[in-house]
Amino acid sequence: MNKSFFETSKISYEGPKSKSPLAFKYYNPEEIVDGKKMSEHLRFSVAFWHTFNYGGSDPFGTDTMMRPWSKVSNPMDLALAKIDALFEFCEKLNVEYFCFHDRDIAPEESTLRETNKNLDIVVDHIKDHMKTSRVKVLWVTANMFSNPRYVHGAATSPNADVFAYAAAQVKKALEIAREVGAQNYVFWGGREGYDTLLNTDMEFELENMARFLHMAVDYAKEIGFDGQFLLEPKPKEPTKHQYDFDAASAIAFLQRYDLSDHFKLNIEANHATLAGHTFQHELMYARINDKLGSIDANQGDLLLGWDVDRFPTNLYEATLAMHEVIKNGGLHKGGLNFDAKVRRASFKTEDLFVVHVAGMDTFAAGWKIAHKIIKDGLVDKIVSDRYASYQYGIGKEIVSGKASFKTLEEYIIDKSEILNDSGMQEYLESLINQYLLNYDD
Ligand code: XLS
Ligand code: NI
Ligand code: NI
Repeated sequence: MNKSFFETSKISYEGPKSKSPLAFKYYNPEEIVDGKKMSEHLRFSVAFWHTFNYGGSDPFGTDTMMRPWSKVSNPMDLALAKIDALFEFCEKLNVEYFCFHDRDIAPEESTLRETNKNLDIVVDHIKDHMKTSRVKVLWVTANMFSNPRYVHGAATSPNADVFAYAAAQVKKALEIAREVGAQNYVFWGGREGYDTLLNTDMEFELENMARFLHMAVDYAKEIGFDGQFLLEPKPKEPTKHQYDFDAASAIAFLQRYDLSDHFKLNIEANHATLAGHTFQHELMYARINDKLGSIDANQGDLLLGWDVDRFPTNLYEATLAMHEVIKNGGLHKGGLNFDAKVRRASFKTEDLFVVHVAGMDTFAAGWKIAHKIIKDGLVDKIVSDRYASYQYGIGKEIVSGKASFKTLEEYIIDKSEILNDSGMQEYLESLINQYLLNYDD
């Protein structure tokens, strides 16, 4: 446990003048704003799978990553070594949370019973580390998409044995979530969708997905797991069409199947753009429906149509995202999980630190800019002024429910002129630029 994997020393805050790739310029975890530390506002998390399992392969080439644990060949020794590395990494990076799939942390065997034994050993190891570390688990999830048994989906598979396997897998994952004190449990429906409707009973599959989630809610209650349940929308990949397409369809599904009280959403930036939305749109849609639970922080690439999971460095997007988070009153049990991977060519171990620092600085700066935008109130005022006509007269009657088609017709029928006002889009865009450039004023 005491062996060190990383030569990089602990990352500290050096301020905006620093040019070091291994220092925070904007993220000062201890800084207090509105009575809370920045670390509490942002609740950063490391994604185990991308940082400890991704080897750098792509469809055209094999692994490129140089990792200090690569030399460990026994699968269980490797699993335990990676947990040691994870705790060292998070502590050095000043990140308090991490997320994992069940299959990320322990090797799978030929039966679930055997696999669960491996998991128990690794989970005990995680718990040992947690006794002396402040690093905690943001969320746990089950990988129900990699193994070939999930070729047709998990809860939406046409094969009842697969449904049963997935149920038993989530049962175990929920037990683990409780054991490690996870604050959330995530469902990302990797293969819960279809490749062709010609072979698909969509109605039945959706009902089964709902049955599955109800069982999960019931079991969590039974074992006293009090974490927040999250659905993670994504429109496609690996399936052509995933059922939790975006925030709107996930919310409609939750309402239709009486699951709304038990779930919030985990919004991922790159999934939003794949669905043809902005990150801001998905966050706002979730927020106004009281469903913004957590964030998978990454970014896509305008020129690539896949979930490329880049580390987020786009300050503009991060600012608009943090605007939603602050309006949401923060992320509560959720956090900012870097569901992001280093590029294949950023293969050095040190790059793992560099990319997280870049992402954390981006969100810390974005949070501060958004905080200033909200505190100044100018943008909010422009927006509320735009709807001012609903505060008096006929507008007030509409909003208060007094108006009907008849009274509205009476009011408008002889009016020859209607006056509209400018949308002020370009001014607002330039105003955001001003905030981005002068965030410290
Ligand atoms: C894949 C998803 C996945 C979930 C966890 O695109 O983002 O990584 O976050 O299963
Ligand atoms: Ni994700
Ligand atoms: Ni993703």
